Amino acid sequence: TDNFEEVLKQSSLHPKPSGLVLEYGTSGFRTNAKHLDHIMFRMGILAALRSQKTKATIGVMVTASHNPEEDNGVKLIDPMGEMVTPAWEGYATQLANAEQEDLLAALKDIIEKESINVSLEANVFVGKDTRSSSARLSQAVLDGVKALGGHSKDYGLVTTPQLHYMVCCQNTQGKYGAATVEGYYSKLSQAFSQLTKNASNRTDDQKHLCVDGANGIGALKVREMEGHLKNDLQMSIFNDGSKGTLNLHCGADFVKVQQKPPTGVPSVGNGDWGQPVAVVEENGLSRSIEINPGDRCCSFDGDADRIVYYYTDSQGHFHLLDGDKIATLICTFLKELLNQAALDLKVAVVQTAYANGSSTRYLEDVMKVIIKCTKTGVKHLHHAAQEFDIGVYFEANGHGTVLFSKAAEEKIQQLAEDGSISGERKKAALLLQSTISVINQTVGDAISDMLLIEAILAIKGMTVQQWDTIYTDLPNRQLKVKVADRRVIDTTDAERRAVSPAGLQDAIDSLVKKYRQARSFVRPSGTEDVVRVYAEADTQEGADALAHEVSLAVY
Ligand code: NG1
Ligand code: ZN
Repeated sequence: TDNFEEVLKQSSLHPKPSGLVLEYGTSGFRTNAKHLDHIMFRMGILAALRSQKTKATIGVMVTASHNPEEDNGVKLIDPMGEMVTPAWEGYATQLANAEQEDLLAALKDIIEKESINVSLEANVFVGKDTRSSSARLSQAVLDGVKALGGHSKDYGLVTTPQLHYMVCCQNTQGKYGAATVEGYYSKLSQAFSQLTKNASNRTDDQKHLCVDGANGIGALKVREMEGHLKNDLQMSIFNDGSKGTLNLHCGADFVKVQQKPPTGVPSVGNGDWGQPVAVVEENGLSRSIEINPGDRCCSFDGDADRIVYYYTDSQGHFHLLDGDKIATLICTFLKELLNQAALDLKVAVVQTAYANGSSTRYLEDVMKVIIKCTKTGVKHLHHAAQEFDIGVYFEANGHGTVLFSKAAEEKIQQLAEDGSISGERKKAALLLQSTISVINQTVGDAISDMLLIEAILAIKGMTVQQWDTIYTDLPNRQLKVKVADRRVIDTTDAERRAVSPAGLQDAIDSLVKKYRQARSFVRPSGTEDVVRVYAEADTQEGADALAHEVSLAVY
């Protein structure tokens, strides 16, 4: 057809460097931005085909999340706002690696295998993060959609979860909300205000939160949201991109892996104790905000789909509240509400091998919730969480959300609207209803998670320290090891055991035996050319030593 000629013509403007091989990994393609132009163009084409196949709008997000500024990446979003289905990850890899002269054949192969009617309409939503390469790369995506005769809507600068949300809204005819950034802000902020009106006696200090925007898109978007939140939340936003470099010594990944506060955020440990850090205007009055021990801070990652919390105590000790602590807080809150509402809905928590052993034990033994462990990568957790009435899923690094089954949502809705109930039961039902609205169920969302956490702390009248003491983390360490070929490592049991190379698991087992309460595993990263090593033990020295010894066994 004409479209194929157009694809051929346009693709010569986005040529593939011959011999370059890239793979659609844990979260799409990700590498140095200079290698990605042809990938973007081709992903525009693939998104248009996926749209024709599903007869729905597909999303394409240009971002490399927590990776350095010079990297970039792209991921496809399926109709309900979820990650693209595995078979199409395979097509993405095929299309990305076809040499220039084989491109049409590769396309026709996909069309045939999936019996796609290419005369159908195609609709694609495109978004990008703040990287300097993102503008030209997202233009290449738009070119790809157009070459196939598809329609696109360019959302410009948005967080990854915002684009997931838009796709879901569009394909559910607005039932999930309006497919606009404004619609997103108003849905979430209204739900937040419904939740926090149950905690009206909060002081200004309790309402204050320091936000590290990782010098990325999250900072821009949380600032846009600020006005909608009125005085329900008072944020001081740091690393907003006005000075520093994206993800450099800041952001959720840095804080989680380094286990220390980001630069660019005043902290008690950095000698900022008692220093004014911001001035807020309130009802015409200015009030200066100081940093004090125990102040709540959070960090987003580069595309704002992850969040971690932390504080520094008066001894200068840093305390991290990661994805496991977040899952536990949310799970506690939901179970209490379900109890009060007398609703019989099962709550499950989905984790990965990186979940701190203490969190798993607490959730299992004390909370008595169902626990599931999946492979790393949000798509695996999301999928597993869909099996339950309420599935709370979080990676330790702070990526996660809560999924409510359709039946669970209906039960909650019915109870909230039931005129025959009142008192505590009614209140709990209404809180559950607002909880559903504040959550972005399409994917982990730093802004939405932040609002949920802030609301829970407010409603429970809980400080970040009290939250932190729900259980005590086992000391742990994560290391990266560079190897010639990371794919020689094969794992099983949700990546907790290595099956190859031969002897590696035995070596790890005997190292682990030397430490108390110890656990360790290795796996090839899906986003970087490294092998990741994780170890935990009863002391930090033990965890550090074990991680080091295991990393030597990987060579
Ligand atoms: P890899 O590189 O496969 O470990 C990392 C994170 C994942 C996930 C993806 C996508 C860790 C240990 N791994 O994957 O959890 O977030 O990036 O961003 O944090
Ligand atoms: Zn991210």
